[in-house]
Amino acid sequence: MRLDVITIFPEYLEPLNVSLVGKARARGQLDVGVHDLRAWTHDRHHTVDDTPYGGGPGMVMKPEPWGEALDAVIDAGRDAGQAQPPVIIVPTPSGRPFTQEQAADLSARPWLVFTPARYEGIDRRVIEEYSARYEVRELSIGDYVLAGGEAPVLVMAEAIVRLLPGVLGNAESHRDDSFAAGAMADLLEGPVYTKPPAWRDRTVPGVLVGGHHGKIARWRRDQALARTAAHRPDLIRRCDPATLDQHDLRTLAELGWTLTDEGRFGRAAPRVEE
Ligand code: 6GU
Repeated sequence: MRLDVITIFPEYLEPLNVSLVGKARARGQLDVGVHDLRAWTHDRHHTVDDTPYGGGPGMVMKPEPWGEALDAVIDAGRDAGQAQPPVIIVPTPSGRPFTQEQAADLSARPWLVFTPARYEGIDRRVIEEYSARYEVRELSIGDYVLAGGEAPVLVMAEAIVRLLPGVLGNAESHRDDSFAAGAMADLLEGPVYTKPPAWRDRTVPGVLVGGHHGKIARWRRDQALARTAAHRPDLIRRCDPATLDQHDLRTLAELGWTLTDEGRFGRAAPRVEE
């Protein structure tokens, strides 16, 4: 896979040299190019922003540097051997949600070009222009506002790169990630423990040291259900009951969740004692 990032803060992307993403690069599983947008400005001050048409607060990123930068980075990637066109990813709080599903889909693409913006964003014509020639995805990493798209690029790159074949040591290790499709689909992961068996008088739950694999799997599933119900009740409401077994239904009922007439889970009104 090849990742290119065009930014006015190349040093913000230094973490791409470290840890999982850095190791994937060192092993040759990933090529990364970080490019300074100001290299494609032609005035003395290397201007990348200007005031918004129509008025209003803040500044807007000018289209010309982005156009020249994207053309140059895409040409260079092609010259470096990319046979298929890139997917262009525009981080923005007004984008579609970046989810595990997006991460999995993007991890199957050979070439991604990220365009993190500062200020109020990029002149709309840039997105229109490149959408006519390439696949462009405007993506948000959550319901909060950051000062720029660089941190979201780090977030998305890590979520995508860890899914590349051979990047995680153990191919099984993302099978039951929270939000991975499959048996634990849409349930959060429960607690984990390691040695020592007792620490500051706190012991590891007995079932985990008992060696009974069926009981361990069931306990973990119940913990995942309880954690999801507590932290993400929206995931329980959205859950398809057909993906759950009888024991799951009993566990959820004990947590106060029952099936509604529409075949979805709802929170039973708490019983009021006389
Ligand atoms: Cl992708 N960019 C910015 N600036 N803020 C965000 C975001 C992106 N996603 C959530 N908040």
